[in-house]
Amino acid sequence: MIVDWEAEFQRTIDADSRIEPRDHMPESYRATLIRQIAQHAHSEIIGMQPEGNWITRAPSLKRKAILMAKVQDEAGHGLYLYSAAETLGVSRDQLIELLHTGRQKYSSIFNYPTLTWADIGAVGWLVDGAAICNQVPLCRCSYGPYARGMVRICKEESFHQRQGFEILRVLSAGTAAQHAMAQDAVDRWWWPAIMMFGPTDDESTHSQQSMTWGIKRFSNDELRQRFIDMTVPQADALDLTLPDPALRWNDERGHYDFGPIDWAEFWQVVNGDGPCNRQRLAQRVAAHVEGAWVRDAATAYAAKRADPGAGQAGSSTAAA
Ligand code: FAQ
Repeated sequence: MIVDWEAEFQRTIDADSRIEPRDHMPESYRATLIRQIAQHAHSEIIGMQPEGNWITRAPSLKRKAILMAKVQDEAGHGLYLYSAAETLGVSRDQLIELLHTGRQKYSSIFNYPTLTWADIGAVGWLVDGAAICNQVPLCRCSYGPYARGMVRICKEESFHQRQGFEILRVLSAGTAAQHAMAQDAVDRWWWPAIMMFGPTDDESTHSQQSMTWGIKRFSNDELRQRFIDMTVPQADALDLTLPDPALRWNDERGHYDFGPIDWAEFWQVVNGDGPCNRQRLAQRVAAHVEGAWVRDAATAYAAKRADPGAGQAGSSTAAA
């Protein structure tokens, strides 16, 4: 029987069912998913740097342990996402090469520096908060492995967001200097967090097609608005001010209005010229090079387990 796989693909999308790795899919659907999932994976991995920077300087043993667990979670997210991308027929080595040579992107947000301890609070509250808004709908993405991976990732991100909120709550209610430190961090992270959602809908290259395919469920602007609406009352609860004088509730729209976004800054950062782009990529490449011996050892160990007889003469010589 000849199956019209294009019609089958469309039926699956229309029925809001999941496309699985062995299903036929249009090449452009596959390429879009590889691009988005890889960019997402790279973001999680590069995203460890701004926070990892504070593990040794976190203000107590408890804060160090929490931050270390969070950074480890981000590594785990990166690995699930690389695995999801691999189901589309691309290898992890290829994806890492594309990141290291600047041919694939990672989120703009991780090109900003974490200057004080309060930045760790702001990253958790705002960056993880924005990530949750963007990623909860991805749990219903039309591609099965990505959708399933996102379920666990979102649960962990929601814990991350609360720990960031809690860091800022303690600082905000602390001494005047601590409150000022929390406010300064929010002043620096608010606009970059708003930019994480990507360009406006009329400037977004991929949104329309990705929404037709059920990869994205909401547009960049819809998700940005949802994040702003959710965050303004939280800022009030923290007794911190969001750095946008135009922020006010609009009864007619049923949403907060907000001021203009500096898109020139966004594109500058996306195109490689933000405050930390070069440093982030150089550190990632160096970590990869320095980790080569671990990968070699793991590969040799796996080969040995798969075929315990191989190389026995060599190992008995070594043992002697
Ligand atoms: N940064 O047509 P669109 C996290 C690019 S994970 C850099 O609208 P699309 C967890 C875009 O790639 C954060 N580039 O694109 C964490 C495209 O360029 P291309 C990452 C951006 O894909 C927390 C061009 O602009 N999350 O935070 C950005 O439909 C704390 C046109 O844009 C994800 O990746 C940007 N912000 O929508 C970790 C979620 N925005 O590829 C550690 C999954 C846009 O044609 C610590 N991804 N571009 O050369 C998505 O939802 C989407 O890919 C969007 C972009 C919404 C990011």
